[in-house]
Amino acid sequence: MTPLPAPRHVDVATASAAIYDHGAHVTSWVPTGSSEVLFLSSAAVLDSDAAIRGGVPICFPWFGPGRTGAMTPAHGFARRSTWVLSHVDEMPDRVLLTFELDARDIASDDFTAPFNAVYRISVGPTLDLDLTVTNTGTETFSFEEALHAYLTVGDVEQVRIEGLGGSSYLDKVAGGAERRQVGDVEFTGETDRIYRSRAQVTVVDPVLDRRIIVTRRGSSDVVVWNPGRDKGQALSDLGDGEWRGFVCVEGANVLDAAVTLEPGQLHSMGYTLHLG
Ligand code: TA6
Repeated sequence: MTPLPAPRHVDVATASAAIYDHGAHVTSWVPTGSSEVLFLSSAAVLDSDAAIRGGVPICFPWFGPGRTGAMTPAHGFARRSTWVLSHVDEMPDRVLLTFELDARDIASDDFTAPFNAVYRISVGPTLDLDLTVTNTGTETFSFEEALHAYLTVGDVEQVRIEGLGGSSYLDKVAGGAERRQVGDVEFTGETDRIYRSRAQVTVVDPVLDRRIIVTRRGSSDVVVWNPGRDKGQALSDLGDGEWRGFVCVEGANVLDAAVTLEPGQLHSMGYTLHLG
């Protein structure tokens, strides 16, 4: 248990951001003239052994308990690992930070394949995230991945998500039942769904009077999660009543959409936020 060093702060004319090397975890993105877009729990555990509750955790190389249902730690090791900052590129209206994680720095019984992961965080009037995984070994492997973004909202029970109507989804609250979305997504209790969709989605927030637009590249799933009141109160690293203040809209490749890489192959998944 080692307390995390302070995050890196990025300030450009168009935006500011905060990023921990632990998990290459973006915990804040504020476009100039706007308020915070990402949610960070007031009770988040900022410790080298923990996963940060909020921001954009990187779930890799498995999602939740993985496809076996028994992989630990939950959502893979990437969000609990120290990534190495390899480049900083400063441009007039944005800053690009490149982080890397290499299999040689990881000890995991559940995933032993040699890989290199590169995560590019571009901070500006949009927040652009790009995770590229390369198979550096001699055998084919598969992995799951998600950029598990926590988005700040005024009141989750008043927001709606546009863009998923007509998509099929797996409803984890209903034991994995297959369903089809009718109209916009609204939140009336615990919500934990894996949508099969490549569409742009928009979080429409009447309380904060804004629209958060999520576009993606290279991911065929969108995970939508809010724990609701009871599960929210039970999360020890979530502040009292804070379950109302976020919704997770995640770009993902999970379960049947897991990515398979031949030796030498790479795969990229991109996730962009902007305010409309
Ligand atoms: O992305 C949704 C989800 O997989 C939920 O099932 C819920 O458990 C959430 O992630 C948070 O997981 P965590 O391990 O961060 O508590």
